[in-house]
Amino acid sequence: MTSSATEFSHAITRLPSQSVTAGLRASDEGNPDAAKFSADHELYIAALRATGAEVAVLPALETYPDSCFVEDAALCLPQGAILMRPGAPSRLGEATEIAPALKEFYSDVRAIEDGHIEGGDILVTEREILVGLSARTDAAGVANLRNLVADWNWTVRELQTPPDVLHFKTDCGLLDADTVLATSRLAQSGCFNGYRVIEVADGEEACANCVRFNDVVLFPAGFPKTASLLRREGYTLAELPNEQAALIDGGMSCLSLRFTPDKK
Ligand code: CIR
Repeated sequence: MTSSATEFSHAITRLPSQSVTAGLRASDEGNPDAAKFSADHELYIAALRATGAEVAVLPALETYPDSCFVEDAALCLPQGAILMRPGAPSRLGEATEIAPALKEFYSDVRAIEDGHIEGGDILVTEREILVGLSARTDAAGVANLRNLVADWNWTVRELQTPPDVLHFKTDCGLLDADTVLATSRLAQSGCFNGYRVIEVADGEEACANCVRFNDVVLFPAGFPKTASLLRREGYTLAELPNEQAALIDGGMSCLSLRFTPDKK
């Protein structure tokens, strides 16, 4: 089934900085290795390109250790792009940094000006935009987003990111127009009623953050039970190393913005 929420011609990524070793994290299990992080990032870009996408690779920003996680700085929709207002103070400036790249592809680029909201808390499906309130995303940010997308005919549904979970999409990813991969704790909240939900295997919660990009699901390596389940369901997986990004709470979706430009 084709879906505007899973089929894209372009992606934007940003090279990891050397300062990625100082990336934010909820619990410290050691710093990522910058060289290994870069090697993993190259594989991620190659996987995007293998789907046929044109991938813009922006230069590293040393002043922003988390800036390779471009998803948090903007939201890309078919009608235009929205600059986010990250709730992490050290990440606030990343929205301004990504603006020029978005303006190359979109004629309509808007900006959140009230409250805070990070792209990792937003799941766009074909029919609606789901946003989880979290330590990074507040009600004022969600209300501002709702206003900004109203004339594009999007409905925004405000939900709750589970406690102690960084982002809403830490716990879920869209697999196709009607299907979501989710952790049991998020699925049980009922927020995906009306969708088909596939739950990750017990103990494999960290693979819920996957990305469907054209015919492929970008999926973190090391979660064999859920990977087999998804293959049995007919999905094609590109399994990618994610250990370095995981040390600073990053996953598959955070590393790209996925879209089809409105400028030709
Ligand atoms: C942060 O805490 O902001 C980064 N270390 C990780 C961001 C991950 N982004 C995402 O899940 N969308």
